[in-house]
Amino acid sequence: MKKIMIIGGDGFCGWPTALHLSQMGNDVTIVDNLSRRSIDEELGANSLTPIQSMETRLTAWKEATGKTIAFEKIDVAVEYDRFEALLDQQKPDTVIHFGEQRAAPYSMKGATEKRFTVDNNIGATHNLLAAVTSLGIDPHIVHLGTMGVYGYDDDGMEIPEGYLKVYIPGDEKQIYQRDILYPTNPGSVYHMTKSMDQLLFQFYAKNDRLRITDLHQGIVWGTQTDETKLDDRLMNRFDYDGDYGTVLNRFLMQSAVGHPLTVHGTGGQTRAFIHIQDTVKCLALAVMNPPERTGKVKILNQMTETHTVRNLAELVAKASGATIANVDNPRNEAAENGLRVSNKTFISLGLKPITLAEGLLEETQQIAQRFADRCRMDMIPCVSTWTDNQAPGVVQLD
Ligand code: NAD
Ligand code: USQ
Repeated sequence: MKKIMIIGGDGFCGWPTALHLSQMGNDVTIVDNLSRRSIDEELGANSLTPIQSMETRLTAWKEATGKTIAFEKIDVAVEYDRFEALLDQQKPDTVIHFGEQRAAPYSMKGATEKRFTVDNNIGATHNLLAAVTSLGIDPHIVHLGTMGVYGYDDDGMEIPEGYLKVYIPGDEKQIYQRDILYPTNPGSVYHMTKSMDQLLFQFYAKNDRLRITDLHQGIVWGTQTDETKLDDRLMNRFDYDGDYGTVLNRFLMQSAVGHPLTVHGTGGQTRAFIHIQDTVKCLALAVMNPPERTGKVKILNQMTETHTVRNLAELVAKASGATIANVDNPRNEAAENGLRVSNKTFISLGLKPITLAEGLLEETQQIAQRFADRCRMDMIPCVSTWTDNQAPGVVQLD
């Protein structure tokens, strides 16, 4: 049994991870400032699924399993002293860090959101690292990074797990070799904060010999996991609005409410995907396999398949009869790209991925159709644009 602190444990990935690790017999404490719920209020958005307050969630978990999860409402980026005191009191074996502003469109809305995303994400990550070193405690830190730090090139090279071997020609026929952090090429202010997180981790792993695992995760789809299905009060959130909704869950919801599938541009963007049930399994594998104290961050690619946006829309349209609308792309990104990714570590640790082909139907029927009447149609368009001269991703409905 491990003592595990989960920062951001009220969120889409954090909540089912907290339940899974608790179910496995670990002693779990959630730390969250509930800012994701406040941003929903600010935007006038909502989760498609009805989600309960943290108090009700934890009571339901106790009733369903007899297990207790603790909760502390702390802003890790701002309330440093309270956070440090909690770490000192708990001395966790593992800290999982999900606690960041994670929507690329939200991070590009304007100066307020750009500054908030940088201050919140870098502040939270650095406060964690500073507190751990100042207290002299030794938790394994597991951070949720993103595939988006690599950028999207299109020459067919497989993206390695975090590091790139480079050979540099020197003088006198000498070749130098370096293992460098893969050069980052973020596509939004949000993705840029994850690139900056990488440098913070690299420094503290080298200087203070912290044990850190950084998980470069692809786009998560799906809603429920084995544990969130135990009781309706444990249901996970499902974001569908133009800022926080991720592409596949948006398409599933759009098909359920009769909205055309909003493909940005040609839909030739290839992205990496993972089902939420596999996210939770990967987190458990990462927690159970901490790195040695090598002075180097352990970086794993947490994704299971790649698809183009166009291909996803076609799959969903075929299964549901939905129509596809190619809208102006509100983002500044390549219209077409390929993507090959190594995920060999999680596969070697025993991950058996859920594929889109298996999970799509269940997700459509049990979530998107069941809660379709909670959808606020005016929240669907992607109105946040990357530059001032771009058009939003709006479908003209009859
Ligand atoms: P989410 O917004 O649903 O959850 C994040 C949680 O962190 C929220 O509950 C929020 O209230 C909390 N939080 C944010 N800032 C905080 C702070 N300063 N102090 C305390 N709590 C704070 O996001 P998610 O989808 O669960 O993503 C979790 C992590 O995984 C993020 O770091 C994200 O970048 C990464 N990730 C997500 C996806 C995805 O598709 N959802 C894909 C790749 C990586
Ligand atoms: N897209 C559409 N139509 C839509 C919404 C999105 O075509 O209605 C397109 C976007 O233009 C983009 C792609 O789908 O090309 C993915 O967009 P997304 O919103 O699903 O994903 P993204 O912005 O990359 O962010 C999400 C999470 C983020 C995480 C990232 C993983 O919100 O936290 O880091 O996925 S990754 O993409 O691998 O970097």
